[in-house]
Amino acid sequence: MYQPDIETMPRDKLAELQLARLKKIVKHAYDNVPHYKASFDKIGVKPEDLQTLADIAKFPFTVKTDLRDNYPFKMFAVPREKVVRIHASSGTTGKPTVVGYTPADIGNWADLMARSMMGAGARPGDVIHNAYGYGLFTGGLGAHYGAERLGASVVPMSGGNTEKQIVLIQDFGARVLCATPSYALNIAEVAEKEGVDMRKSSLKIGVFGAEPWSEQMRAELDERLGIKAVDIYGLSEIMGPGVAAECEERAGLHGWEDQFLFEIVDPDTMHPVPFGQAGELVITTLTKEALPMIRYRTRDITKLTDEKCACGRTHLRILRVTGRNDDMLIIRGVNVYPSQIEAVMVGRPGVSPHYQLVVQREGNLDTLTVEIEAEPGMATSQDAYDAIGRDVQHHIKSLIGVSCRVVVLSPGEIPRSMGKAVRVRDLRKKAT
Ligand code: DLL
Repeated sequence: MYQPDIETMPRDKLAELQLARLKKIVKHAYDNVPHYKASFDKIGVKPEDLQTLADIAKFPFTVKTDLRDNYPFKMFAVPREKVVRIHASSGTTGKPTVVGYTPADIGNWADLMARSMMGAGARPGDVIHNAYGYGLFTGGLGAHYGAERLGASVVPMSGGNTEKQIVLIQDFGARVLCATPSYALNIAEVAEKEGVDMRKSSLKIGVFGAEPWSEQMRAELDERLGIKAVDIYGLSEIMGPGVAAECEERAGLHGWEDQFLFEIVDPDTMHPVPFGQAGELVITTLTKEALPMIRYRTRDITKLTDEKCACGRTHLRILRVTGRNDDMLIIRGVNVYPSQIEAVMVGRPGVSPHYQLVVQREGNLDTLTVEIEAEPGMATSQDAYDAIGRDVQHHIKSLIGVSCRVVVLSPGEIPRSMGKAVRVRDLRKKAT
């Protein structure tokens, strides 16, 4: 294990460490970021009001628009000159969200990514092929620094140029692939088309994240790439990849509690809920110098568990993030997450794992069309396509409870992603 003393720290010791760090970070935020001073003062709470971990519930939440309103650098708690790295995420509307790191922040991030990769099974000396996008997105450089910190040889490939990725994975003997799950699938597919059997390659581990994916997609990736696919979670506002990561047990993502405080809140009441109950994940950073985040609302829906993990790590586990508050489609009263549709569809006979959901409004009703792709090599008659469509439609209705139209397209017709996949085309927004 990379940091065994921290990773297996008894939970009471971990809580002591968290409280000491939390007291400091709340004060750091209040003293150095006008936004926090204003938001704490508004509800009459002071850093000294934090005496126990549960006291965090007295403090206000931070949301994405707070970062936008303080664009670009006004959420920084240190002078801009002390910031050695800036990342940003574009989002769909308005100004990008800008995040910054001091040298210590970058060091902690590299440690956590190295710890996460080691937990996934990577080892010093491995060749790590990094297909996360480099640039303002935190995936590329986050995985890169972690792989170097681990003592691996990192191949800074970034996304795209899939044929070349396949050649280099084989020629350089990569043991670990870092990518979004949708891009990993794209790599598998292009390799198959070229007659390359990735299951015979050196690749053994996939460190996949940055978007929701299902257990069914994991089984598909394991099988087609001949690897063990492991989930990794993170978000730029909190750090980037490596906020939480699965170990080889693949039974939920260890949230690194020496660096972050995790809460789940009921999205309606905004009150914290106990372990085991689903809700929105809220994270407070415990050590970030440049951009301390107090109770950041991730919008990600999940559950936490502090049950012992077979690996021996004591840090809590975040169950697979199945979707976001804002990803959720409500189709005639039924809540639907894209990853639920994925779980139904992936692995069905004749269906490839690529899909898109199209939402439209007809009159006052929202309608859902699921575009799927036939598997290459199967019969292409209209009858065969119709039969696949009916089968998928039936399973979506019976397992998720939503009626939809299913359109079966020919192999290759659904656009492939180089990074995060676009799963939903919401045509309602254009109409208004
Ligand atoms: O996606 C950081 C990252 C890079 C994570 C590489 C893992 C690997 P953002 O672009 O800020 O940062 O997007 C963060 O992506 O709030 C989730 O909604 C989603 N997300 C990230 N990882 C997972 C995952 C990066 N493993 C947003 N499962 C988050 C489900 C994920 N959703």
